[in-house]
Amino acid sequence: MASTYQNLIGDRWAAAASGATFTSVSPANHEDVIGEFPASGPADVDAAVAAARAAYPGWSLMPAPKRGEILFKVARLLAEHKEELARLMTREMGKVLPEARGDVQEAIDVAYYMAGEGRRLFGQTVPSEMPDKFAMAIRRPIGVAGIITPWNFPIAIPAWKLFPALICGNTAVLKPASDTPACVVRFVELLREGGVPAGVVNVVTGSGTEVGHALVDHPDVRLISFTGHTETGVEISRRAAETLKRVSLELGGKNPIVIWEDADLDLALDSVVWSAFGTSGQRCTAASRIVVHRSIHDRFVQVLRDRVAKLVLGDGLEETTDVGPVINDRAVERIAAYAAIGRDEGELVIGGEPARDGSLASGSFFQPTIFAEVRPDARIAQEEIFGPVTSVIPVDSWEETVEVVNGVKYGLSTSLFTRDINLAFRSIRDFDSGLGYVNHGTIGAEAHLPFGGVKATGNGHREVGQAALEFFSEWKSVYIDYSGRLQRAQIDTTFVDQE
Ligand code: UN1
Repeated sequence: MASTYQNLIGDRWAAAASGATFTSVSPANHEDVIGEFPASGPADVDAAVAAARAAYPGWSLMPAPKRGEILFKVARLLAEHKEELARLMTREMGKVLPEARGDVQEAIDVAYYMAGEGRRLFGQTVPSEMPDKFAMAIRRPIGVAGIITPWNFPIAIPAWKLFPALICGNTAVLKPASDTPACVVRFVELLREGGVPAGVVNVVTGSGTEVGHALVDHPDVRLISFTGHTETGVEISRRAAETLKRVSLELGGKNPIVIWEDADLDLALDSVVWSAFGTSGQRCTAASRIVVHRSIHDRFVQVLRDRVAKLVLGDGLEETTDVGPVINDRAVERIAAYAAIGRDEGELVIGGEPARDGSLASGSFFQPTIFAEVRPDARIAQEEIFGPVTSVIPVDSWEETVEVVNGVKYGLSTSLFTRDINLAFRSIRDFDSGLGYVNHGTIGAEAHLPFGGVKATGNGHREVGQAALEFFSEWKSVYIDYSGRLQRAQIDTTFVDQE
């Protein structure tokens, strides 16, 4: 029998006010039901926001090093439960077990990093232009954060939004993707066990239109952090403008790996397979374009084809599986539609169909797919497919390469394989992206550097690292005048233009 899960509102686990539920099933086997979850609505969001508001004074006034101690405990608990969380994730989301372990590890890394921030949260102290006057800028928490997370990193992404929010002193209401709510509920149970006080983190499951909209519209929510589709991000921005919320958006990508003629081809090949087909291509950072110097194009496509032909599809819990399912049948249909478009736009090298052999028939699988000789302006080379599909684009010159790399609306991750140090630096300067790699694929960003992209990939904010603190705190400039007399800034400054 499927387990029944509930929302977390303050210290209480509760069904949706309406009593409605939805089901989460395994993408590897639709018969495997993970659980029933509240199909919540605005009333549940109201209750969760009220709980987060009530918890805010206590949490924001707790000394940050103490909040950090709680996050250290959470980090240790996540590490102790890593295997359990990873197995649940593979079952619910589909990614192969080693990747699910990596997802949990990313959450552990962010927890340790942000816990340490409890003893820093550096501000600025600067000289004043007046004598006997002290000047500094300090970080203040903002209030209740609405956190809306995707299914592709069911624990890492909630962690990298939540931990910086918490260390800065905010409280939160989390809405997990409806394909992976069990992962988030289990993650939040461990936060509570680690000592995160009641109301500091609340969870409301349900749809984007019911729960997401209610959070974005709520006047008592001051921040929204969202990862997902670009169109949804635009809609969130528009709605959030009504209540002047601060919004951080992490959206789509169309990330290229460029393989120059002097590249280490074996290394490039390993990296392409990993970046294009790891997580079944369902990463914002996935390599969905392989830009290859024409002199090596045919040879590269041949070795890539041979390698991809050997990839084993299956349940991510099986050790023999290289590529797991995609998230659900709607995703299979969307990817299949792109594969059909691709047949007119390029040369299908391998794959191109849903995979339904044997036990795959009970899940949502799509064959790893490669198109070659794709024009840079083809739809499959421009639009985010979010599946195991990549397009090989031949180029003749460096100028053309830069044009192709930058000729998409997104700008998340870019990569170049070369042995030429000058080209390597040029790629870092000239490729429009928030993440730039040299001799490494497009995936695998680390938790202590800013994460995010340019152009339609986001709205200028960055996640994790120090950058996350910028989003989750607000500056307050403080002046303490100990001169005992009226000092007029900009007017009584006698040290300029003395004559
Ligand atoms: C995402 O796909 O939304 O760099 C996040 C990476 C991971 C994070 C990806 N560390 O691929």
